[in-house]
Amino acid sequence: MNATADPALDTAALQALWRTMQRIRRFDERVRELFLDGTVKGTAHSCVGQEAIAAGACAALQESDFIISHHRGHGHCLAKGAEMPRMMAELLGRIDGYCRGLGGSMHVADLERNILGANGVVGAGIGIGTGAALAAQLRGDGSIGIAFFGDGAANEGIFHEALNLASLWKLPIVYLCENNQYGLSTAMSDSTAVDRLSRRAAGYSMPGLTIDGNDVLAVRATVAEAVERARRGEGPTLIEALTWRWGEHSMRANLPAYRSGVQEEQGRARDPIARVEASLREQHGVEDAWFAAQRAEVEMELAAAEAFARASREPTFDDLQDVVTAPHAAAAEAALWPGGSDDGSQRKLTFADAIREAFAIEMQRDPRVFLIGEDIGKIGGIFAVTRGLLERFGAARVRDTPISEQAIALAAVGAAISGQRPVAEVQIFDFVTLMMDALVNQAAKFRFMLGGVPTVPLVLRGPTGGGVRLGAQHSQSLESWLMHVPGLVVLAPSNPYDAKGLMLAALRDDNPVVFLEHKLAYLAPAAPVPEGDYVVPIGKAALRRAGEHCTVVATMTMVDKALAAANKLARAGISIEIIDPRTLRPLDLPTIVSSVKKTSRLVIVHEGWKRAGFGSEVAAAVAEEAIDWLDAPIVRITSRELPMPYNDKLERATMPQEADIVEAVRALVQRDAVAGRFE
Ligand SMILES: Cc1ncc(C[n+]2csc(CCOP(=O)(O)OP(=O)(O)O)c2C)c(N)n1
Ligand SMILES: [Mg+2]
Repeated sequence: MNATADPALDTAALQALWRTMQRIRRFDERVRELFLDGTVKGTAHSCVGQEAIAAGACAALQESDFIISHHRGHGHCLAKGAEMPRMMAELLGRIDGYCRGLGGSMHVADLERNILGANGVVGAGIGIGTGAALAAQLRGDGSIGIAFFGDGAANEGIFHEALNLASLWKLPIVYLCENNQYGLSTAMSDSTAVDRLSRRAAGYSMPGLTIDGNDVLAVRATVAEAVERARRGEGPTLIEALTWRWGEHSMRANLPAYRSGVQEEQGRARDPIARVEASLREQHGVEDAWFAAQRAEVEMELAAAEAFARASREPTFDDLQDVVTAPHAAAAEAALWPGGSDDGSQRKLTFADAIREAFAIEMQRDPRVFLIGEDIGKIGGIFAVTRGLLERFGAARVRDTPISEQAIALAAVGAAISGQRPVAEVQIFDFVTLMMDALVNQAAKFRFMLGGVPTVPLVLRGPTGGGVRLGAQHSQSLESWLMHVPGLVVLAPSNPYDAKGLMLAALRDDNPVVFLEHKLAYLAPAAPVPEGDYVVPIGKAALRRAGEHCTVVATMTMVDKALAAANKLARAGISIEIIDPRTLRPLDLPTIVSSVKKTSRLVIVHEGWKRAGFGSEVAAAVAEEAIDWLDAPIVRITSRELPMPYNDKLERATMPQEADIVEAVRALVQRDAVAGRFE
């Protein structure tokens, strides 16, 4: 089908498509001028030459359908109904922009119109869109979506993971590849082993079609069919729309020639707007006057958008309240803390049972909560944390996935920004390396990049740490990487009581929460856990034992080791005060600092490595706030700087033990005793 041969399309509809394309083209042409004169900063990616794909595809959608875009996304937003003034204001970095000037060209979004945003990471939208489609399927409201991406993105791993997942679950999504034949400077023929990307659909059991992406009617008709298939619940379609970008990869790019003049000429000769214009004139009798009037209107709209943008003020730090992290829900902790007061009459649960109980309470209370991960359903996860939940809540809400960490994590982001509350399991925390884009570039920044408005309520949880002889790739403590990132919450419970209460807090929090479950905690004896609903507040440390001679800040299983060390030290007349931060980010620094001011000594014990570890942060922060109160150097007790050895004696010796704490505290206190400062 092509633009000159579709008698079914009425004149008004074709005129609307022409107008959308003209608006897109003029917008990007003007943005380029504004970039060249320094008004638009950074960079932006023009979609001039590719307008038919955005216009044709969005014409096949309803308002409630979503789109997710990539770095070359202005056209997608405009075609889906975004307002030009707010887009222009965003590109000028102004407060009235879609992202309040915090996102820029690569992050424009309008969630009210189900425009889930452009993205600066190639391929990310494919995964996030898959999650948004999962959310649509879970809601069951008949909405569907399109993920736009480039030919270059089709070589990212997420393309393969996401298409497999979407086909498996029959998710309502259309994967629309704008094949402009280049990824930055690299031709598809130099980067891609197939000649047609649509062939890859066969590998994922979905229809794959290659169409002329410069023929707006072909795009519209093909996408409409794929949309209907998705709406019928038959699953995704991959469409490869062939096109050509006019000009450079980005407005900033100033690259040596990599495309020939002939190619450029041939590409431009397939101008999608000129083709529709010819059809309107020749088949529909539309005359000059209509085009002239439309062009004038578009120019007026553009000028008004620019004036609006220029008149809008720039954001200041005063505008940035709560833009990175949504406020944590106020939470009241149950009065019960079992430590020391266990008279044997209280109900006891293991760490895993306690977490499972939190899931059961919240899944019962909030239908938006669902679980996703490898082997979490039928067998309940390899550490049995989710055992029994599939039977109770069903396969839609307890979802066994393929082994696709990137897709799991990005789908969780997509579902979270679409109103669901996903809980993703990382089977062993070491594999978070495969999820880092989802966590660091997407989940942690989505709220900020979109001006501090949306929420990203997801939990990523799983077993961390060593001690069970799983070797160097299954035993790491990588929490300091995650603590480093503004926008993430990092929780690290040390006992079943906190595990349940913190998990309930995590499930109700509107931020991406990383929830660390130490493998040795799974193996620890059951401990008292109250029945019913209670929440341990995020960002509040627990005082595990009061003492006067030294503060010991310990995380996760190190808390038990510190408690055991405290008993030994007490026999030598040394009393330590043990603080369990429970939340690693945001850290409850006031509790730690006030304890250090009381004891004048600080030992930090955690299982990760020393360099740039959790302890480094605590030591630096305490030094900043309370160095004058310290009577001795701060000591960090950590694992040795080794990957975890398999041999169990070596493994134990690599991890901090009770004796290390006893020795370190004793040395600190004795050092001061020699100097006459220890009472
Ligand atoms: C993960 C990642 N790798 C590299 C880049 C840098 N980069 C931005 S756009 C781009 C080319 C993408 O090509 P394609 O997907 O075909 O989209 P097009 O630019 O052609 O529209 C590259 C390499 C990036 N932003 N993200
Ligand atoms: Mg490309």
